[in-house]
Formats: sequence, C-alpha cells, structure tokens
Amino acid sequence: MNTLDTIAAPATAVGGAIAVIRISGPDAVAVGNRAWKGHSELGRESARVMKLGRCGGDQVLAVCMPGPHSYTGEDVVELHCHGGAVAADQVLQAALSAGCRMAEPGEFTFRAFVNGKLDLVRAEAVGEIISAGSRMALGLAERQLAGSLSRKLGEIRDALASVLAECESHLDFPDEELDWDPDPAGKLAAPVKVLTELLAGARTGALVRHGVRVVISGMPNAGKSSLMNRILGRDRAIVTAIPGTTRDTLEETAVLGGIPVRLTDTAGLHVSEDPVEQLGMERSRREIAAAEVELRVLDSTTGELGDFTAYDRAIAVWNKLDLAPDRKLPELNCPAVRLSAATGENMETLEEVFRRMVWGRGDHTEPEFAVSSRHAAELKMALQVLPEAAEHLSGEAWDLAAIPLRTALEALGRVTGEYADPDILEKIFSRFCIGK
Ligand SMILES: Nc1nc2c(ncn2[C@@H]2O[C@H](COP(=O)(O)OP(=O)(O)O)[C@@H](O)[C@H]2O)c(=O)[nH]1
Ligand SMILES: [Mg+2]
Repeated sequence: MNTLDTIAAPATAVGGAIAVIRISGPDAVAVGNRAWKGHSELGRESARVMKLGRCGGDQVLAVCMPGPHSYTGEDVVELHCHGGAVAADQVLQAALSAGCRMAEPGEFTFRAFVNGKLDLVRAEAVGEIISAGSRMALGLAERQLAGSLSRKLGEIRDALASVLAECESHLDFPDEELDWDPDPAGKLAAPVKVLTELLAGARTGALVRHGVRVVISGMPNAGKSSLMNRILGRDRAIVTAIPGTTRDTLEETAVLGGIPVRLTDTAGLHVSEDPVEQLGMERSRREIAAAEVELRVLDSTTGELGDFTAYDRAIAVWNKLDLAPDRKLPELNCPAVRLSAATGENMETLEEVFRRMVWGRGDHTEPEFAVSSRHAAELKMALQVLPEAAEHLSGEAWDLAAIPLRTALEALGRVTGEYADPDILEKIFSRFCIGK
C-alpha cells in the first residue's frame, strides 16, 4: 500500500444516525477545506475543534487533527454528516473529487503502524476489538491494544539483544579485558520462561478468539434443541414432542459460563431407516468428532444411556429433571449435570462444569493476554533455537551463538512488525473493515 498520498473512507457503518468520513494524508487539510466550507478554514489553529459548516447542500461538522497527534500519525480531517447511504456518499464523493483516493480496508490502521503509532500486535488488536464476539474477547483485545502483550515481547527482545550485544563485543574485542558477563547463557533463562508462558496461553487465545466448539448430542427427544435454545436465550431450534425434528445440524455462537462458544445442535442418534435422518446422523457424528466439548443430553425420565460411553471431552446432561426429580441414574465416568432445559433449573451447574472442563483444574481467571496462532508460530521458532544459543554461549563460541540469537530476534520482530513481510501485512490489514 502506498502511504504517501491522501486517502478517504466512511468510518461508520451504513444505517446510523450520523456518518463520519475520515480523510488522512499530507493533503488532508487542503482536501477538507475544498470539500467543506465553514466560517473559518480548517487548520492547525483550530486543531481538534468541531466546526459547523456545509458540504454541498448538507450541514456537516468538521474536525481537523494535525499529525503526528492523530490516529494515523498524519494530518486527519473528519467530516460528520447525516447518516444514511446517500448523504454519507455525497460527502465522500466531495472529498474524493477534492483530491484524494478511496482508502483500502484497514489502510488507516496500516498507516498508524507505518508511522510508529502502533506496533503490529497492537494494530491486530484494533481489528479484534471490532470483531470481538464476547466480553472476554473484547477485554483481551483491549488489553492487547493497550500494550500488555507488546511489553512482554519487549522484555524478551531486550534480554536477547543484550546477550547478542555481548557476543558481538567478544567478537569485536577478543583480546580486551572488558567487563564481561560471567554467565551469558544464564541470561537466556528469563526469556525462555516468558516465551514458554506466552505459548502456554495460545490455547486460551484460540478459545477466546474463535470460541470453543461445543456439540449438543443425544437420542431423539432427549431435549437437545431445548438445551440449545436455553443456552442461546431464544427459540432458535424447533422443539417438538415428535422424535426426529432436527434433521440437520444448526450452528450458532453463544456464551456459556462466560466463555464464547460455537454451539452445534445435531440430529438425534438412534437406529433409523429414513435416508434423510441417516444423513443427519452422519453429520452429527462428524460434529461430535470435531468438537472440543460434547454435551451429551440424556433423558432422566428413562435413565437410558443409548450408545453413550463416557470419555474426557464429554459432559453428561441428564435433562428433564422437572419430570423425574428423584430418579436414580447410572453412574458415569465423566462430569454429569442434572438439569431441566425447559425450566432452566440447574443451568448454572452446567456452566460451572463447562468452565472447569475448558480451563482445566484450578481457579481460572481471565487471561491478561493471550497470543494468537500467528504469534505462536513465531514464538515457537524463537524458543526452539535458544537451547542451541545457550550451548554455544557456554562453550564461548560467540560467532555460533549469535546465529540462533538473531533468528530468535527476527522471529520476535515479525510478531511486533519490526521485520514486516509485506505479504503478511497485506493479509493482516485486509481483514479489517473499510475506514478502520
Ligand atoms: N418437561 C420437560 N420437557 C422437556 C425438557 N426438555 C425438552 N423437553 C420436551 O421434550 C421434547 C423434545 O425436545 P427437543 O428439544 O425437541 O428434543 P431433541 O429431539 O433432543 O432436540 C419436547 O416436547 C420438549 O418440550 C425438560 O427439561 N423438561
Ligand atoms: Mg432437536
């Protein structure tokens, strides 16, 4: 992406009460003044002050944010006009004909990155704030934008860079008695520890960002669709007393026990001659195999297990507690909950059991930060080469130690964007929406 010209795009979604057209680049102020007319011109003198004026026939508020103190780091002008596709487009067209081009998706944030306002990890967080589907994902993205992860990565980088500097001075001044570190290999212990901790958070990151895959399975009429609707808090799946109502799988995103989930309701598992039901069951089995957690719905009124055998990803949900509150049920070798999908009784127990299954044993609090799969791939590479560096440092083979240290620093640099591969940048920023 070219970063020398001036760009414009709507920053708000169609359909709101107001629309904001954002202009950024070296000519932003001139373009703004050509497209918009008020009592006085936009400029540095009136930085960050809202001024009422006109753009064509429309009343438009304008504000000028001179660089470097703007989101992109460049001169920025924002025009706030009446919402609606036509009104906003008219103002955008006025800006474009005043001498700028339409921005690509994510181009404002890309410029913020290029101008050093954000590192790549924080820029990625901007995209994640917009796409966050749960409070937990939003919290994670907000903390990442504030720099929590960048600071951790900075600690690792500083530690590795100082060891590398030590190697380089040994090579540059081999015969001099400088103030050498007695144990340079020992200095790698801290970065190894932090890298290991960050990588341990990758699973949490994936769970929070993409949601846990949860499948609801069981025999016909056990109450699978009722449970789906109860978790969603609305009537999404059709519930009837007729077995075989759900023939296809239904997928929805939801939050269970505070954890984002991708929830799938499935066709009931039983012996059937109906070819449509058979296809549905085949899908159910595929979903069960792919899920991270299976909620196996069982009917308390019959106490039957069908083909269910307990295993480590399953939670047995004995449903219809309201109809059979005192029934003795078979013992199972997996977590089990008795509840009523119809009345909602004991749903909080299911939430608790689910939370424990996802986070593992022990108290789990929301993660302070969690690396993404892109970060994890690079951090793994950095971690892998450090034992080799430590070995060469212990053997005082400074030139050989420097090679893995540089490899690790480059991997970290690709995470924060210091060593930015244009293809990777393109991929990251093109996922953003227009105007961000
Ligand atoms: N009394 C009672 N009825 C339930 C409960 N859960 C489901 N049902 C009823 O059981 C029948 C089958 O429910 P449904 O959710 O369609 O089951 P599915 O075939 O497993 O999807 C419907 O008539 C529901 O109203 C429950 O907790 N209590
Ligand atoms: Mg159903």
